[in-house]
Amino acid sequence: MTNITVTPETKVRPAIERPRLHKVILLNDDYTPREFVVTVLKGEFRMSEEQAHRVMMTAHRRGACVVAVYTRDVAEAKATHGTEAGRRKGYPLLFTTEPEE
Ligand code: TYC
Repeated sequence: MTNITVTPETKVRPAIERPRLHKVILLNDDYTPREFVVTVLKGEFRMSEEQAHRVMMTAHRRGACVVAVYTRDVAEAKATHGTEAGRRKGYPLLFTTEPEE
């Protein structure tokens, strides 16, 4: 008598989860010139003059504004570059990052 083992056809497919995205947040301060904030937003975040001006004014009025979302490494690199651009000019301009829910 031959012993036949029947294996189920079902394939186990591990769930692939998307990496959590991180927000880059622009914080207001009393010293960095508005036009400089706009220049940094255009250069680091590829925004048009109009978009950059809107984000800058939102941070100016409300204290902070979400600039964009990226994977963690990209968000942290862009926040650091933006903050360093201000630092080089002696401004306290600050970008932070925060994971999305
Ligand atoms: N509040 C600054 C000023 O009046 C301008 C500014 C806007 C600075 C947004 C930072 O994230 C900022 N000169």
